[in-house]
Amino acid sequence: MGKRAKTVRWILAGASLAATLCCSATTRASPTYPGLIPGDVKALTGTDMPCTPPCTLCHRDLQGGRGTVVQPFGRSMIARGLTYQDPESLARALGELHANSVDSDGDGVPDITETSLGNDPNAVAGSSLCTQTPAYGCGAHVARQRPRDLSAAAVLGLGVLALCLAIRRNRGGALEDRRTP
Ligand SMILES: [Ca+2]
Ligand SMILES: [Ca+2]
Repeated sequence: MGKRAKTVRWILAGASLAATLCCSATTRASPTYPGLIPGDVKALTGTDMPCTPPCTLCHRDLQGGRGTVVQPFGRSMIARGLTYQDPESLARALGELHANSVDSDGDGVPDITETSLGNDPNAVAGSSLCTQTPAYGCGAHVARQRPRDLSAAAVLGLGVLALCLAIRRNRGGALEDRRTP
């Protein structure tokens, strides 16, 4: 294998490793809370939720966002340790609600029981959680997608730049070899 081929091979391997590490790190940090809740609730109750809950399970509206957790269920979750961008805190808080049979709307049915059945744990009248379209983003999903895209693009750009420099350097070396008697 020639010197140039070896250099190219090392650069490509390095760029690939960097991209893998970079993207896997940001993927771990990119949960969507509404999408995680059915799995967590099923782990607690054994029941498949009939839908993915909307952001209004915890937030003021379907846009979600930080500082907008105003629903009784959301407040109960925060009181039990739910934090921003932390799926483990989500599972832990749901577990505590379940273990303590917390009933945030006071209708006599515990939050997790209502949620597992697709009923609204914020409404005494027992309205459904499944009538609103889930809007991902209330768990900061939108804010976290951008850095992943940027970091992947940056890694790709650096890989291409390094490749161009290596080829240029090798060409320079080959030219010098030809000039040298
Ligand atoms: Ca209730
Ligand atoms: Ca209810």
